[in-house]
Amino acid sequence: MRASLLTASAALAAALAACGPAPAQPGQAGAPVETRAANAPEQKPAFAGQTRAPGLNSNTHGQYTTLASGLDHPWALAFLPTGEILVTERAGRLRVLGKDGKLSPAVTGLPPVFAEGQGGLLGLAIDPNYASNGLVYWTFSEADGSVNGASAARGKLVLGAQPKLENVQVIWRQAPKMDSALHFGGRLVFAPDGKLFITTGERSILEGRVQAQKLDATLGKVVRINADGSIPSDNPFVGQADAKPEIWSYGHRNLQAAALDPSGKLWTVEHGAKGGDELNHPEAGKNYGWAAITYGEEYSGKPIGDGVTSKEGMEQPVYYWDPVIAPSGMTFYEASLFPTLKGSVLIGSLKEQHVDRLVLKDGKVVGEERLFTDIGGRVRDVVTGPDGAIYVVTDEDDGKLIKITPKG
Ligand SMILES: [Ca+2]
Repeated sequence: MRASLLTASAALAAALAACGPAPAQPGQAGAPVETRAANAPEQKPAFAGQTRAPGLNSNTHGQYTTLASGLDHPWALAFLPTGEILVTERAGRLRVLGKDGKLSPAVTGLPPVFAEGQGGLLGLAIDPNYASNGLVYWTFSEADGSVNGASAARGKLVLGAQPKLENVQVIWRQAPKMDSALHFGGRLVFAPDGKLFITTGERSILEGRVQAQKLDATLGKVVRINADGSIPSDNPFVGQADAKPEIWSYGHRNLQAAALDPSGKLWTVEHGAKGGDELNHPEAGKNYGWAAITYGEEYSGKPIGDGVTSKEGMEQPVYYWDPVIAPSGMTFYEASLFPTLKGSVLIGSLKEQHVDRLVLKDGKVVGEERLFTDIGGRVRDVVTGPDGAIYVVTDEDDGKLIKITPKG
């Protein structure tokens, strides 16, 4: 009996060794967390660690507290400095979770949204001077006759039993508008200098896709504006003929995650097609490649464009996923409540329903972990709370706002 057990365990060890590195043990690096085959296995990363970084195991387990449920496809959450939490629902409602834990009725005063497909009420940002001006910002898809596009607006929030927005202004509109219900981008991030970054999408349809490489269109771009919608004079294409002056970076597909690192630099994550989700840190005036270069392939299985992954003058992603995780929402976790996560990037995964953790060193990804894999929903946004807890919303018919604290 003992001999046969030993033989069996030896055979198991040999089988594991034949499969490559073992999964990461707590505190150790191990095999990459992605075990599925790539959609485009013939594509090779441009540098070591650009995909399938070593797997990490921080032995983190989440205690989930549902702060609100019954939300209709919530898309973004943001903390007011006064402690309330704002949540967008894609269908067009903005809600306030009060300090008493009660969810408000829909905030009044928002302009109408084009709530079809991926469109609706999307991202949120709070003015750095909210305490004095009460301003909040949001992105949404907006119809214009038979076409539509992404827009950004701001207004003064007045809290109360029936919260409302006053002095609402649309501060930015995407151009050109198109007939599509897909790829609106939609994250908003204030930089430390008070400039506002807006991430966009290229509307998915082929006539939109080609616009990602064009500077006279704001499809497939990161946009940078002043908080009132005016154009910063130091934007990279200001004064260039036939270029939209609000463009910060171009050649993007559909950016639904954006956050600042501790030094204040912008990072984004964008959706790829079948394979090809990307992490980038967009810099002024640079071209991030879509759809001239990309990893992954068309949903049909055909190559995208010429099927090439690099070209002179186009930036490589810092990291890519093939197969995709369908990323949305990100935060640089710098709090102390989860000590083992401090210094990590946390990214929501819609498709795989977890929070993806990346560890960066010298601008490169050196490890990846899938956290909170039992959260039970498509993770649409991830935010570090002022208390150090991790807050997510799940993009579901019965969407939830969940507070995650360490378990045990
Ligand atoms: Ca790219």
